[in-house]
Amino acid sequence: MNNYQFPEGFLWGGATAANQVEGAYLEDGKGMNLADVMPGGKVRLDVISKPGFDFKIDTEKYSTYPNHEAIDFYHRYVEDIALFAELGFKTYRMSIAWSRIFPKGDELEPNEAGLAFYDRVFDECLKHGIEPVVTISHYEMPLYLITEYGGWKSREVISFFERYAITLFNRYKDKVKYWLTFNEINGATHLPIMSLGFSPATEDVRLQESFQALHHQFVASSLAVKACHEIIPGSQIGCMLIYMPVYAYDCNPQNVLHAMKEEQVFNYICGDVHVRGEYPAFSKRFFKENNITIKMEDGDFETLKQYTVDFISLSYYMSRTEKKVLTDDEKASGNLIAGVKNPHLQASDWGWEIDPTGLRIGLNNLYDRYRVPLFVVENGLGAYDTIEDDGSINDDYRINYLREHIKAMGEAIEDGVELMGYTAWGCIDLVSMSTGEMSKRYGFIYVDKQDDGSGTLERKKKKSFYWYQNVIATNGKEL
Ligand code: BGP
Repeated sequence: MNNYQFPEGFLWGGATAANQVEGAYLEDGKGMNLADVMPGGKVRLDVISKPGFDFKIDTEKYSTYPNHEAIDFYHRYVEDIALFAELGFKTYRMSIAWSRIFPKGDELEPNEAGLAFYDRVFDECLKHGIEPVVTISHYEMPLYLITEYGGWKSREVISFFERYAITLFNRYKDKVKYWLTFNEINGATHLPIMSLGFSPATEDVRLQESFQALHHQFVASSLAVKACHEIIPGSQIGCMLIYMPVYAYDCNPQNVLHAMKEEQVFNYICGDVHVRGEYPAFSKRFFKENNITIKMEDGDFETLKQYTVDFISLSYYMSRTEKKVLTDDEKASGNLIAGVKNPHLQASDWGWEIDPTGLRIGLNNLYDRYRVPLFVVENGLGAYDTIEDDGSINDDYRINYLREHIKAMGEAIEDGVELMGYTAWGCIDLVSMSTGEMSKRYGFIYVDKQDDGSGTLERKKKKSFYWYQNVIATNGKEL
């Protein structure tokens, strides 16, 4: 027993995203989406993060991409949700595949079969007393909006997104109370292809084009907030940030200033627009120095100001350490963006630095600045798992990682932070976003699927399953 005081009704659970679990990528009228044509394999992030990346729609190549079958949640959701219920989940964070609902994206009428699938998923959750938390757009959009409109570069996409969001709110108003707009929206300028659906032609225009497209997402997000509150009384809708507190490498004031600016630009531009309803003061100079001019339309300011989010949700995997001038071998690996290696931290097999204290620091930073409830909707350790001869999977490394991060949340709550919940990422093994592979596993539930696509898809409980079950049952008192 510990002394942490997780609030009554704390939303313990797990998280996934449609394109990483569902499979059935062309079933029941679903259109092709961005994730369906992303290159798989280890070079994936390296390739697509380069300006000028042009994904060829090459049937031969994309036919083997792992997310096309993924873990076949589309057909196995009953079994999977029953396992989540056995874990004691109070909540399940999932996303809806936009192209199941609007296969091309610009249609006037939605695809009924797509809508019906999520009805079945939500009903299954509710049957077990699991509250769904739904991300409206998690690194995917209908491919047609990319090829025909240029993704979020086009202002027209705002109205398509609005129609999509309104369709969801109307359909699921009695089933879903918690909504998130865009997954890790602040990662967009670093990896525009994933979040914004286009790749800037050159590095010179990356920031200009990405911030313009991001502005369109901000407006779209505000319109979704407006519609959500109007259509679903009592609903709560949040933004979703990839949050990494930024540390200065040392106390050299130049490094401290550099770290401060990185924190401002990476974390606070998106946070401020969503919560305060305005671009922060420092953005003016940042935009000027980087030749960024954001074209706004009449009414944008008012829309952003009026329809702000109810809470901030965040993913937390690591902190980031920054130094003004660094050499190549000082660089760390990271989720979308990386700074310099932190000599005080150990890293995962993929080089992601493990820093539970950073979560406490980050939650304090965000709560101090915004004073809205926070919700940790992603956190976890990607690791290789081994099945022992007796069939068990003893993932103590995962348990240790999660335990330390949950303790950090307990400390943050004690610090005064208002925390709504915690959904561990990849609660069931799924296709990794950055590698496109299965072997980077996060789950409490093992899925027999390998990187080459082989495997029975059988589900198996890991040691962490029983550990997390007890954490939830004791509301974090036993870790
Ligand atoms: C986040 C994404 C997720 C997820 C996670 C882990 O940035 O929102 O979709 O995949 O990172 O990343 P990876 O799968 O690369 O280990």
